[in-house]
Amino acid sequence: MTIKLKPIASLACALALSLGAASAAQAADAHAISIKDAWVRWLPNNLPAAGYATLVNASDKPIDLVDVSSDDYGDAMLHQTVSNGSTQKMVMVDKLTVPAHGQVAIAPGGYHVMLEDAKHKVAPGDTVRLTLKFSDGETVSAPFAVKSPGQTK
Ligand SMILES: [Cu+2]
Repeated sequence: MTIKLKPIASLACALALSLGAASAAQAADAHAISIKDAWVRWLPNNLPAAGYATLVNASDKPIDLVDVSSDDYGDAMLHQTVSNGSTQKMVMVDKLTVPAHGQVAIAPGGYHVMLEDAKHKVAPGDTVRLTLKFSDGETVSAPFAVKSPGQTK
């Protein structure tokens, strides 16, 4: 396993995480990483939303997702839902490896990008934008379709 997990202190997901500025230079034309099926499960009353997507690596080397940020939310962080006997909890994920010539799903029941503190009104039908930063220096900004709470994909 190349996924490093760190327990988070509170279910409020309030752990401070330095998201850094997405100032990395744009990668060369041939992007190793592409983002598919990107969507956000919206929740009412300013509850945190969850972002989901499939990351595809076209290169012959594994590449790690190392940072997520969004201009639409004050906080964006990669979490994993893990079950602990009878309970579930979320843990912070420092990096998520996309295998060479492979893909990894950030999907309900597994990983999610926790999105908190929307900077403006966001509702189902909207599109928000997330910026994903990878270990090869590539930064990908992708549109995520905002969907209602009943959606599962
Ligand atoms: Cu979370």
